[in-house]
Amino acid sequence: MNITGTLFPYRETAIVFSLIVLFGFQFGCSSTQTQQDDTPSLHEAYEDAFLIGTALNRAQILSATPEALRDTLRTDRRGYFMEQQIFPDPKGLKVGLKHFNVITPENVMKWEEIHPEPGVYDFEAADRLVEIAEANDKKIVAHTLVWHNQTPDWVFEDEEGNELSREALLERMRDHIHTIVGRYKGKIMGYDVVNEAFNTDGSFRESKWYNIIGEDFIAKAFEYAHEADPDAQLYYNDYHMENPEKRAGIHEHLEKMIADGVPIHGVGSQSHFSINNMPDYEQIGKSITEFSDLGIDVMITELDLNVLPASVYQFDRNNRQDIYKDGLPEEVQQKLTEVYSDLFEIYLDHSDILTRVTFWGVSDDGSWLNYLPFEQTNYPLLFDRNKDPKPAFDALIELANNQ
Ligand code: 9MR
Repeated sequence: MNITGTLFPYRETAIVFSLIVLFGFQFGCSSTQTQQDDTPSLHEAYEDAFLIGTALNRAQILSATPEALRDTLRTDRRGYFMEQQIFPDPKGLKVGLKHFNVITPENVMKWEEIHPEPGVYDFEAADRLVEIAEANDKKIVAHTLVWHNQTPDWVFEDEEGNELSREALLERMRDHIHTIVGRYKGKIMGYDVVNEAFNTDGSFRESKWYNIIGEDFIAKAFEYAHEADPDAQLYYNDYHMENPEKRAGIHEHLEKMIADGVPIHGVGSQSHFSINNMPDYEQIGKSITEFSDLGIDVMITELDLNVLPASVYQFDRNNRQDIYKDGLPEEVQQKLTEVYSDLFEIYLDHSDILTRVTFWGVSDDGSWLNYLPFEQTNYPLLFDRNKDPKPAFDALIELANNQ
């Protein structure tokens, strides 16, 4: 089934409507804002502690320019399956720009989106992101240069479909990194250079990068990025850093890289948590201090809190229940608020070494947790489906104000 094709008429209508609504809308639209919004800004509340970031999706990034929207409509439909339900999303962009001072592209700079075919780059959305950041005084942390996921198969193959040699794959990696990092030299503060290279037990993930190049694919990626922009901050990013075994494997490898003089400046702990199955809080703190002991920055890079019970994920896909389809029960809302507060207490306790906390999205409607691994209504972020602040947001503001 061609899902994009089926939904396209709806999307076209939505876009035309939104273009009308967007009349006069400019980057961030602070000067054209008509409604009074007294909500305090989250990043301002935390300005003495750490940077507060968010991930922006394609719908939000391209909302800034009706012109870019039209171009996209004409030329490019990739990546819309997940995001098109809220396309475009100027309100999400506006809320994102008010509350966050660092932005990360959720998908538009991943290999399959920015470099879909050999020799073919699509910089449209990434260029817009840079313009938005410049016009609104935001920093960018780009995501991600080397990953096993969202990377087309051709990357690892020659023209006949045979697997590339180590040297050929390194050359391809270097070319990709130089093209992107070179284009945005001086405009992007930092990069998630390598993403998710380790297994839960701390061993190397058997990705194609690892299998073809060997474990120094990580160091090479950092070296290439540094060549292309010596001033960019370069980060290693992964999840389950609270797991001592996984953390030990990553820590050991990063320590080796640092000893070898590899240019690495920080480590990102994704922090996709579930309110019903939180990791040991002590391990969250330990993860921050142990990585910081390496002498590099430590960041929370993809924070969100899944509110669904684990049982939802055990159902057969065809018989599952979308349990919070009609709204979030009050007690779950409260639990979400409590867990966010607990986490930020830990983060604030480490604010001398923690440099950034980035949420993986602006508002509940845009979160990946609504569509992966299957469609389900989730409420993982600080803003609801109307982009209004949730009780968890108020709690975090209060926490900052009480510092
Ligand atoms: O949020 C992203 C979602 O829109 C994509 O469909 C998905 C595909 O892999 O990737 C999501 O972002 C991931 C991030 O890039 C790396 N860490 C895990 C994130 C959530 O899956």
